Amino acid sequence: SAPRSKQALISLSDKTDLAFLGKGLQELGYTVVSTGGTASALENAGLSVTKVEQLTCFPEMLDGRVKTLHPHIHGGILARRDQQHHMESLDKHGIGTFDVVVVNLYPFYDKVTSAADIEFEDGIENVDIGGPAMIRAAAKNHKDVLVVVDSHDYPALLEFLKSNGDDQQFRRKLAWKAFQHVASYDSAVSEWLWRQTTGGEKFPPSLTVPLSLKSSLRYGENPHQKAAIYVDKSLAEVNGGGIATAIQHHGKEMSYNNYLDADAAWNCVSEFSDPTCVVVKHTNPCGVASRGDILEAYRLAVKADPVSAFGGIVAFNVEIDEKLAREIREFRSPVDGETRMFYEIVVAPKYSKKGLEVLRGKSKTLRILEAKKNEKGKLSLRQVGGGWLAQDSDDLTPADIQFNAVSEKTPQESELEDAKFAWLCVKHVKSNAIVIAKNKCMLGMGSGQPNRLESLRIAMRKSGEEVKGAALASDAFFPFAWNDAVEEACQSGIAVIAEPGGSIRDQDAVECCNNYGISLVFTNVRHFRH
Ligand code: 93A
Repeated sequence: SAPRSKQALISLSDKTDLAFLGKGLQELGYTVVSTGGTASALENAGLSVTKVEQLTCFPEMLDGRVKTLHPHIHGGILARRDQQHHMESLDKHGIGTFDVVVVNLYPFYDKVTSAADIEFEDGIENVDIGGPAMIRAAAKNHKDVLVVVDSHDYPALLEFLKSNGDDQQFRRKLAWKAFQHVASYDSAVSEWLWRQTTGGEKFPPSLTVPLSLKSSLRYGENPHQKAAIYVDKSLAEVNGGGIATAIQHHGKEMSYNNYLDADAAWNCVSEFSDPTCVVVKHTNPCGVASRGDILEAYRLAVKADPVSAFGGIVAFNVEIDEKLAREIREFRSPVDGETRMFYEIVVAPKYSKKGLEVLRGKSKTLRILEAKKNEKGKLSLRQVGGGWLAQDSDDLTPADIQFNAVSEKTPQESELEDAKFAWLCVKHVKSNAIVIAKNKCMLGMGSGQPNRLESLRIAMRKSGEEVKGAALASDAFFPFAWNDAVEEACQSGIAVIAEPGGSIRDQDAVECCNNYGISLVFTNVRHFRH
């Protein structure tokens, strides 16, 4: 068949680095064919371009709904170069081939999530049809057509074309990425439609989350497990929220466990409105303190359990300035008063320039993360063998909850405040969870024990003498009172116990507290964290 000119098809909504790409292709002898907006942008950059309409001899029609859906385009992408009758068919109809297809899709996410109330019709118009068709066609025929959907791949594409290489792996990788792009796009559309048709019901019919690979991790929980982190694009592109998209300013590469722990610390500290420091170890907060003076909050949070805090994750809900950074850098372990505290990660919403500089000096490895708040009301997913569990995230805070005194004694204002503080902490501790707190400071916690009594004993032991007059929060009700957790708590000198209630032996708990003269409050809300 006749010799063909080298042609590249470019149709982009996101025109980042378009001029760079167009120029590179032109220098390599490619004729660039483009849709309206893309063609204008290329011309404005001083490049010559053939409009799709010139090729198809058909105008863009139906307000742009039909631009590239034409045999002149799709024939040129899909024809098998190794099939003579395919090529003869192209010749017969005067259709040229495309060797390169560069497309990204209408910004559907941005459109349906940016404006508070985007019209349904507007959403629909932002569903790209022609774009995915070209991407899918090119990806199917990747053996002969290079398909690019990400501007980060432009340099590699140009290099590849320059070297005249024939690396099928490169082509397959681009095809994989192309289908990934289209698949996450389609799941976003379907999720949006689901929300429109069910009046905001939470769970999409399929649990497809539009994920994009952020990076491969060195390994998973253990060195023999491969691992990676993916970003949920529907969240990240809108709010930039959560630990997955945190900016790392310094330190060793984040590991799988680092992400888990940093997430726990960030989730917990983000709940407090007063300046607060949270120390996390193995996903459990082991020190929490709120203070007007964040330096004091930091020291108290570490002091709650200095042995555990060593090697932990420290999170703040306020900016880390120079003073705080110095304190984090220099603070010595309350255990021996000598060893400087060592941490894996520091997380905060902001750093002053000086603060960052000082923290960088703490150690080469210290990971310094800047994170944005997670959005509330999101789906929480976990995997089980053969499937997934989905639920709303646990967004309730003490402000949403009634703390009802059920004992003869009612808690004083300050005791109630302590109970609420302990409650907010206990929500983030693995069940069975007990937190003891006083004066906006965690004194001790017990987590993850298979029975509540054991968690309580651990929390009391950590609190030491300070337990007297403190508040105790339990993530779920006490199944037994006498000769069990409630009575041991009463005997320790606790001032108030906060628990959900709901046990058939609730009355035992009330009588036990009355007997010892301490306050018992029921919340009716449970915070299991399994
Ligand atoms: O409206 S479409 O679904 N129908 C089409 O035939 C079509 N062809 C390309 N959307 C279509 N496109 C999309 O237009 C591309 O996916 C790209 O995102 C956008 C580029 O348009 P322009 O070059 O006019 O800015």
